Amino acid sequence: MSSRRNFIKQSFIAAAAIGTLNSLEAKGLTVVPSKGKANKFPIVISTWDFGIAANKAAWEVLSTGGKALDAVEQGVRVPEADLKNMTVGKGGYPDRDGHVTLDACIMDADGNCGAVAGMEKIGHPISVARLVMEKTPHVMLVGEGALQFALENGFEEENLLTPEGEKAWKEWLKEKKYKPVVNIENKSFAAERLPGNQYNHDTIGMLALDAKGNISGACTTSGMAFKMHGRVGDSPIIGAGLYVDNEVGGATSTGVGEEVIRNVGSFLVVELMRQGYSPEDACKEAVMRIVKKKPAIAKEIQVGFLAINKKGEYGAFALQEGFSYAVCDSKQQDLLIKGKHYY
Ligand code: SD4
Repeated sequence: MSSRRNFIKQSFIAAAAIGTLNSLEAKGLTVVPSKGKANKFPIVISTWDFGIAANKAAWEVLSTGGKALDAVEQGVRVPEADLKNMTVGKGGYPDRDGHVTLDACIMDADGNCGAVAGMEKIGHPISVARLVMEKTPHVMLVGEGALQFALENGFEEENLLTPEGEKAWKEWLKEKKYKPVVNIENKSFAAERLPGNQYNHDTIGMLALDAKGNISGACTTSGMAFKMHGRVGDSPIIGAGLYVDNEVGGATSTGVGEEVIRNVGSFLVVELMRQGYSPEDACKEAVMRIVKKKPAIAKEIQVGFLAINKKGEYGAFALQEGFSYAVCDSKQQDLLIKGKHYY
């Protein structure tokens, strides 16, 4: 079948499915997902190898009938608390001035969302982001204001710069060259290709579909190591680093955030799924926007997208080889998948 015909067919199927749901809801009926073969949930997926441990914590919530929102918050708190993880939460590498600044956002099935950016001294930015969503009329708090809000809500100030982080920063200061390295998130890939590398960027993006078929997502990071003080990437920006539309699916991203923001990446992936694209094809198309607009830059950097649709089908696509993501459902709790890639 030609790709155009295929596209039209997929769009028709997607439109018909959404139309059915809408008409049932319009009649005042609660739409409960059928137990048919197509429904593969609960399920949780997340970026990079460390997603396995994070998914396990999310699974404890999902497998006992818990909500996707609670699952993603609990899940990403695992890498946030991991001192060996040099770019999420406590232990994250600092910016070029030696400050560890954290970014995070969360979005639920009702379209509610919250975010913090450039927040210092609080090790679990995802939980602050959730409170921004639940307790304020705003979506995002940044810097000092985010810290103030966290402290007012019982979070404790702590030193996020570990001795390892400080050592790496001092090493970096010798040359002061800001150059994000592709796939440093993937420890085995990095160890093989980049021995002793000091440049680091990781992010965990997580998407969960709970037993009721509701989707939520979370994304948390310390951003690009040795970034300019005040720099914010895609990760805390709704639509860029994360987007959820409970009618369609959810998406999250990892890699060089500037390119994701320029293309409103995660929103784009969800909208493509709305048009009938599979999660993997939607992620691929979003990656191709970056390639088309900036072919020279695209060769040098990593950007990866991860997505899930309402049926629990998932997929990913990255610019470069080496992107991995973890999947956890009732069949397997520690599946790690090598993401497809363009270069
Ligand atoms: C950022 N997207 O701050 C994040 C970094 C990241 O894998 O995802 N690294 O731009």
